[in-house]
Amino acid sequence: MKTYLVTGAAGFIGANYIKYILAKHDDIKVVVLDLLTYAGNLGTIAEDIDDERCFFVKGDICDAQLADELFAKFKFEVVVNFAAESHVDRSIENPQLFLQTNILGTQNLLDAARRAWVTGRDEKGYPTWRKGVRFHQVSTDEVYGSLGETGFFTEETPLNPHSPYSASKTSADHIVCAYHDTYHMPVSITRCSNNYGPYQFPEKLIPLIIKNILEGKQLPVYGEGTNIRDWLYVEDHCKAIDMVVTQAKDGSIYNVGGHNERQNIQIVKLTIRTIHDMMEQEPALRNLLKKQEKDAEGNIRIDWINESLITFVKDRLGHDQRYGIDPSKIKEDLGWYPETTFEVGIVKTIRWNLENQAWIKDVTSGDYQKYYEKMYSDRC
Ligand code: NAD
Ligand code: TDX
Repeated sequence: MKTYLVTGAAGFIGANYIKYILAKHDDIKVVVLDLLTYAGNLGTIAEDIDDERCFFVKGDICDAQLADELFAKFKFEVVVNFAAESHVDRSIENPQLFLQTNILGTQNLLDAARRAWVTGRDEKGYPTWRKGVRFHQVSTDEVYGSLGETGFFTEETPLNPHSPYSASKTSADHIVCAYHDTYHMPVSITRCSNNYGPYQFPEKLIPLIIKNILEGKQLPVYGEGTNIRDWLYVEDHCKAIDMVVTQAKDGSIYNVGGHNERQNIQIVKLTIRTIHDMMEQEPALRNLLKKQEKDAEGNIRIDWINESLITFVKDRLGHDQRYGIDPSKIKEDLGWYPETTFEVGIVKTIRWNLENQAWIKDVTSGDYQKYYEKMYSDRC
């Protein structure tokens, strides 16, 4: 049995990851450490927490004493650090929180792991490490900055972040690498492109668009909608992290992406079309619409679910134009490839959002409305 500390697993990707590894491996125990910020929801992983193979601890990754206590109690072999402030727009409003959580939180976990895992020193003075341990940092393609019309991010692309969020993630990557170079700490890093799938908080593009359509609201597209993101179904990301954690050499860095670049406007149009077509084929889904206008035959109208909902709003400051990942290294070294095509993944994601309105209501019951009004009233 190996015990993993998985931070931030009440959030989108971390939750999908623990569900994935608990189902895939029966020799892994998981301790989730999550502060339950606005982005964390215990309900997402409630069914996984059984206090036998999966435990939950509410706490801050910046808390050194808590981290030491957890290492002492659970004797972790692996740390997978998802916990972060993850939304670029929020980082533009409040950079300091991003630096605190994403940089100092990571450094705090690294130090706790170092205190727990170092067994001695070698003849050159480098620490020696308990066998089989690994600190894995979940990073992002945003550390590389922005691409022009051609080319892709490889692991050799110089780091050149632009937003406070991506600058904080880049700093964390540098710290993780520094611990490897300075202390020979067994670490790995994955840098993934934009994820989509179940349990994504509806401040991010795809779930926000779905939510707004159901509410009959305008669909805010930043700038001209021509920015490009490289979309990856979340379970494919989880599989990649699992492969890197269990198979990759210490000190390795892997880009994760599926050559699935789309302009934002294409994503928004596809989401509109898909929801419209689903509701045409399954009229019962129309009951989810806030707007319950009926046609002459008494059917709830869906003719308004079209591109006229799109509204172009003020652009994000410092908006990166294009992300595109070259995933050759992880494919060649570990045999990873994305199993879910975008055509299949987007339908699964939309259906999940339609069928899990209670979850959406739950996660947006706090400050979401205030956030939405503040963020989007400035843009219109
Ligand atoms: P998320 O915002 O959905 O979840 C973040 C989780 O971290 C939440 O559960 C939150 O409560 C927790 N958290 C925040 N601050 C904390 C703290 N101080 N201590 C403990 N827990 C804390 O994020 P996500 O989209 O699931 O992203 C997870 C990781 O993956 C992040 O590190 C992010 O940078 C990275 N990433 C995300 C994407 C993406 O498309 N979403 C792509 C590439 C990389
Ligand atoms: O309302 C919107 N309108 C819009 O046009 C929102 C929320 C976004 N956008 C645009 C901005 C981006 O070009 O859509 C694109 C995607 O935006 P987000 O969903 O906010 O994601 P992004 O900024 O690309 O960052 C995501 O992928 C990389 C995650 O949030 C990061 O955590 C991850 O590192």
